[in-house]
Amino acid sequence: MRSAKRLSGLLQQCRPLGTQLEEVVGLGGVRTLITDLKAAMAAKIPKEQERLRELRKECGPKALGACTVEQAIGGMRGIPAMLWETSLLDPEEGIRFRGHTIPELEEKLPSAKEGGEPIPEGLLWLLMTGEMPTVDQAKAVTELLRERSKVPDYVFDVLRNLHPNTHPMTQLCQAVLALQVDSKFAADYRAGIHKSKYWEPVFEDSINLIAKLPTIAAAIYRNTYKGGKLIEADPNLDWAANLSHMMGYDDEGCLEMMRLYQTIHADHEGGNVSAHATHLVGSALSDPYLSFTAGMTGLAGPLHGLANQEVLRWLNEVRSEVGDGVTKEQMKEFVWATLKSGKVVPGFGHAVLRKTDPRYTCQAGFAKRNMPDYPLYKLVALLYDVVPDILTQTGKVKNPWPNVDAHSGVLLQYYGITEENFYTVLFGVSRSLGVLSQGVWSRALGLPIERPKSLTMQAIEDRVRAQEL
Ligand code: CMX
Repeated sequence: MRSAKRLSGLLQQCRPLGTQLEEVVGLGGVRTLITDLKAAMAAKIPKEQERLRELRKECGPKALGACTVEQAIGGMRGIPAMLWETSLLDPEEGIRFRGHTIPELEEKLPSAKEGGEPIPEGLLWLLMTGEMPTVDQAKAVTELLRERSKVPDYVFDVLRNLHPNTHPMTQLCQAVLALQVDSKFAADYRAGIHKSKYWEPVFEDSINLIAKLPTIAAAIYRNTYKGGKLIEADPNLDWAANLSHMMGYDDEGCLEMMRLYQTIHADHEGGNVSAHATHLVGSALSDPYLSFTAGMTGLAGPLHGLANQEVLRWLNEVRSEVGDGVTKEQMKEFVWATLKSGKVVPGFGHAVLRKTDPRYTCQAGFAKRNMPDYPLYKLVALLYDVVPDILTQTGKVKNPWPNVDAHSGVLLQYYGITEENFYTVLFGVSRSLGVLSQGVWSRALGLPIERPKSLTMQAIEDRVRAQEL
């Protein structure tokens, strides 16, 4: 229970940030109505720091689980060895963002229009503060991001001077690295900032980067596929809708799709490659530009985010070999041929999930509402009928069900965004919301540099032998 003294302490901490404060004290404690995201964070952080101190003191020596030889060799599957606050993945149920499932987010997050799709700015508030935002709070984030969205010319120069065949994900990484020169955290660190204040410049860098990513992504798209003619942001549009607009897609359905897409790809707990890479590099106190780039180089792998590009390529192969009216039998043959040629079926399987990914279900729902007769939607629905059974028959695939990447390409294709090599950039823009929010918390909580123990095969053999004696 928070005491009155504690509450007034929290309010004092926010005041210097120049925010108009309104607090409601209810049964559950404080529900903040502050619309300044940084002030809301400042109000939350001391309590969470105290909670972590207590956890360490009371439970430090308790075991969370053992690590087997198989886990050490097999990509550390299932070893609970990381603190990640913004989301948690249940193998059966799927992801929860700060405790909320995807259907709950669709229902509770503010939207741009009555009954519309959630806006990612609301999700950013939720991920950062742990509280479901009010409409005003989400709007304030839209404003905050708009104010900081201007991308310096030197970033466009970097993009223009890259080899024309540079993959869009490589372009994204180069552009983010070009922005690193402006890192406030790097500058403050050089100037000797006290470690208790790290989170503040990390917050500033993270917001600056998130604000600029739609313009950067749209520039990559326009440079690569539309002859380099860039489109200005529309000051009346929100963050995700502006991304669609700057890419050249103003259809209302496409704006709504982009809001949903950018919301659901944001976070998937801490162990996936993009989140873990961002976290690991950030733990060395590399600033958010450097650590996010590490995450993006990981997202660019075909077993991770690039799978959404691979799904489209694979579907196009099906269509060019068999045509649009593919039958179930033809599809089965195609899936078996893929497996026999030593390839994976992209968009299916998962390292942690053991059921259909709710992000897949959410996108399938959007497709059913907005494009029920679209042939590609029907093709992906057919895959759902065919692939899980075949993957199960292989006897080795732990999760035969579709993941997020199996469906996203269908939505993009429908609205005319047909260049599949670009798809992972859209995933990456969204992923910034989760991994950078966690990055702020990692510094606020004072998490140390990551340094797990590695072993040689000889050392593993010796340890196992010693146990057997
Ligand atoms: N098609 C064919 N084989 C698959 C498969 C698939 N979709 N999914 C898993 N397998 C295979 C694995 O390659 C592995 O084979 P080997 O033992 O021969 O190496 C075996 O089944 C066991 O793998 P697993 O424990 O079920 O899965 P992993 O945790 O090793 O891998 C993942 C997870 C996602 C990399 C894998 O399912 C895969 O490659 N899927 C296709 C690519 C994809 O869709 N990736 C996107 C995932 C979501 C995301 O991160 O964005």
